[in-house]
Amino acid sequence: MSIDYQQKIPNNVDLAGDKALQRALEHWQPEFLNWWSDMGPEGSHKYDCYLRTATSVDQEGWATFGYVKMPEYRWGIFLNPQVPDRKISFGAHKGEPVWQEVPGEYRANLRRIIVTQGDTEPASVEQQRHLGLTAPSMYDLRNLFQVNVEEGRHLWAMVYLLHRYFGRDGREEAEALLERRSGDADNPRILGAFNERTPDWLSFFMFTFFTDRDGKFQLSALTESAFDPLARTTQFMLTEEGHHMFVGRNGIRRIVDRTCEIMLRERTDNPERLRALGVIDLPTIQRYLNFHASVTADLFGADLSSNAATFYTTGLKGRYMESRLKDDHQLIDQTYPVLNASSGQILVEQAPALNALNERLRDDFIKDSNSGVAAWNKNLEERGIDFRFVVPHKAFNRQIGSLAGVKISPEGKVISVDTWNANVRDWLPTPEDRTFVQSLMGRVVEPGKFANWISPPGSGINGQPVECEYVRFS
Ligand code: BYC
Repeated sequence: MSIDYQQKIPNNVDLAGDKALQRALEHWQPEFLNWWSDMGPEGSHKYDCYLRTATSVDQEGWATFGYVKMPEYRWGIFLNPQVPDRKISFGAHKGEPVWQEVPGEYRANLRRIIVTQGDTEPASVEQQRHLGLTAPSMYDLRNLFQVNVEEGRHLWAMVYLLHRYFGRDGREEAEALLERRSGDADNPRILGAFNERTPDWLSFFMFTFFTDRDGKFQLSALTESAFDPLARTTQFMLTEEGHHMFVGRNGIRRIVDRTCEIMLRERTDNPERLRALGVIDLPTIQRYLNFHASVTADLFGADLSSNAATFYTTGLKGRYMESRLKDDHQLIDQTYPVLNASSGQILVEQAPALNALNERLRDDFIKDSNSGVAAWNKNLEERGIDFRFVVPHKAFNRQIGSLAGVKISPEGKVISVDTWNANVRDWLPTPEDRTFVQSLMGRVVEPGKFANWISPPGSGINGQPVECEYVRFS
């Protein structure tokens, strides 16, 4: 399905055929641009950036690259094509045709899911707003901007659904998505991790590694939805999400690579010496990893959730790879293991599988995170360095669910508050760590040059050389 770029709002949903909807979205568009101007990447509005833009939703043809000023980026509405005769694949309505409109009885829950998803998109742009000022290279600056414009488009994706299918309250929710602010005491973003700061590039790469991976799993669960327009729009969003995780995976790999190079050259693993040489020691990277993995684990919600059970039973949100799973797709009388911390131990208990769906998705996410981290470890092994990165136990540092507030070590041992306090500086970034990492953040934007603490990437973007002028400042 090709995208109509002649329209004020590029789209492949025949917006011109629904004048009222078109008017409503054209009214929201300048509000979005005002938000971008206030909260989008700082100081970037006049830059020409080498960015990809969707021109069709086909596998091959959707990404075209060219220079564009970000406020002129063609944000639009792109849905994957409708699959003829698609049937609901799970829950109480399994086997029935998917819905093209919102069933009245599920309206409130669907709206809640779409709003929660939509809220994360502008939140991440706000969190990353200042990072361009300390980019370690022009290549990285361009990648940051690519991530930011695509999160902006993901907001458009959810706002379209709100406007098109939820009438007046959908329009009000779309306004509110531009009003909440990441970290604001009075009007914060909905989910915890999206109110944390992303103050430096180590945090940014960890965020894109872990938190964008939450995006991958949540969006995958929504691609299964019985509400077909949600399934089709999240399918297309997933295509874009892949690049964001690539930015995180490779960003950390390059930081580790540079640290290893200096460790081997200087024959030291002493953090203070390495810091003095201007690279990030591996234990500090592990502490950042612990922080982002645990904050992101919370994004999957409570381990036992009646909301999750309802979303599934009513067909709104499936499991990861639902259609590949071999069971009844209704989870009647099935159980799933969840953790419970009592009498000083973590116990595994069998819970009704329907109520444990958040936990299941979290487990899928952790498996995927582990395989990403294994690639960094392979690099360490190949270089003959003993250190290994570890994704902390899923009960570590949790603020949501039954493990919230229980003190648990990264290895998964229940510990006392005193033991926690005695060790937390080894487990989570300390103020000194953050100050040190911050001290490395200077702007390097000469084409082909890289900050001292990070290696260059193996190749450039879209076949361009690494030293390409990805961002033209004037
Ligand atoms: N922070 O029953 P529960 C992405 C609340 S990332 C604060 O477990 P549920 C992206 C919850 O609202 C993917 N509050 O909730 C990545 C509830 O409150 P009420 C985003 C939280 O609904 C990078 C109460 O606790 N997409 O795309 O089962 C860059 C009980 O919880 C949190 C989605 O999340 C939290 N972390 O599960 C850009 C998909 N967790 O009702 C983008 C849509 C829970 O008692 N969202 N609470 O007042 C959902 O499917 C669900 O809302 C959640 C939560 C899985 C998030």
